[in-house]
Amino acid sequence: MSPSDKTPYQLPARQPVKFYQTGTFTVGNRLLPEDARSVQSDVARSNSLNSGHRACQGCGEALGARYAIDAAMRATGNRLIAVSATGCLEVFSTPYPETSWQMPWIHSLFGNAAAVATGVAAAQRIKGRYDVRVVAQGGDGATADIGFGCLSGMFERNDDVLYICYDNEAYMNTGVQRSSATPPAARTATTPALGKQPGNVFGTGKNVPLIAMAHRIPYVATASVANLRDLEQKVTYAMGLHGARYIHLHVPCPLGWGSAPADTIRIARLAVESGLFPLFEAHDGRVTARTPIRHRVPVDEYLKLQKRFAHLFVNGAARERVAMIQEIADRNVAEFGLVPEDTALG
Ligand SMILES: Cc1ncc(C[n+]2csc(CCOP(=O)(O)OP(=O)(O)O)c2C)c(N)n1
Ligand code: SF4
Repeated sequence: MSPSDKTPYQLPARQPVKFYQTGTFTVGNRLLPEDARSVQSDVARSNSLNSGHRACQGCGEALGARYAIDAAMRATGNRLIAVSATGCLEVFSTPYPETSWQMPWIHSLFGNAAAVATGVAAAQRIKGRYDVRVVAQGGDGATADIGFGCLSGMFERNDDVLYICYDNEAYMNTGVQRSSATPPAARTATTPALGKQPGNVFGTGKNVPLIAMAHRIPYVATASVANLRDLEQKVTYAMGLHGARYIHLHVPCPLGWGSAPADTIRIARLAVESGLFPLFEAHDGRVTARTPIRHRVPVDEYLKLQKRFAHLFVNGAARERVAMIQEIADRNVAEFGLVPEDTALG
């Protein structure tokens, strides 16, 4: 057989690169150019919130804080000071005399993280250290309730601080009491699943991202641990700006929500895909970008994975209350334009 008779070597059919979403995005990251890889895939990441802390298994707040602060550290060349309000994040990371924080970190009171951060930023300015940046962080209770006045002041003065709210929708550290970010119908220690209107009442609560936007601060964004890459990018972007910035991060809490630790990301994703937690960005008070919902799901799929909503599904007794929650999701979808018009709920 002459060489020309041989079947020429065939290249295998080309396959698109597959990205395996592992939560850390590390597998897919190795296939990306270096500058496009996630902060967590970088061996030189700061590990600012290091292992060994005492968060519950599957804690969305611990995961979110790790990604957010490492991204902020990278964006600032590790010249970052973090202020933490009292709450789960502070308690599980700093049981005296230990700490998981590998960075300059200060614990404020429950209600004044924004004011303390303002002071830290002012001190750096007086010292001429314009390169040192400041992040403040707190739970939804610290942010929407007790620290709300300090936060509004920080926004109004346009202080040079990024404030991150870890929204687990209740006061978890002290035993799951209702906050003004607790969703309607949710059972907490102070909103029991009893009586004609079990769980948290409808028609209450605050939307802090929208309130932050009303202050016309340079940047407001919502984020979710369901999309950690998006979170990193929003934090990185925020650290490139000056003035008051606010990121509201949705972080499922297995203990308070009565969910399986392994379901944290799934639940966070369902909150986004049902429309209950819209992902968007806003500049100077105007929404400038939103993340479209890829596969829209009914709110039941989100609610059913959490014991705090279990009373809604006993003998189908509370169908009308589930329908009211669906209405909230539908309104978000319409108001933020989350679903292309022709996509039906399915
Ligand atoms: C002035 C004051 N009141 C009450 C407390 C008790 N306390 C500490 S943490 C906390 C709840 C924190 O809830 P949240 O801010 O939502 O954070 P999470 O623990 O849920 O992350 C409360 C009520 C306190 N430390 N200081
Ligand atoms: S109670 Fe919730 S927020 Fe607190 S450490 Fe446990 S899972 Fe995290």
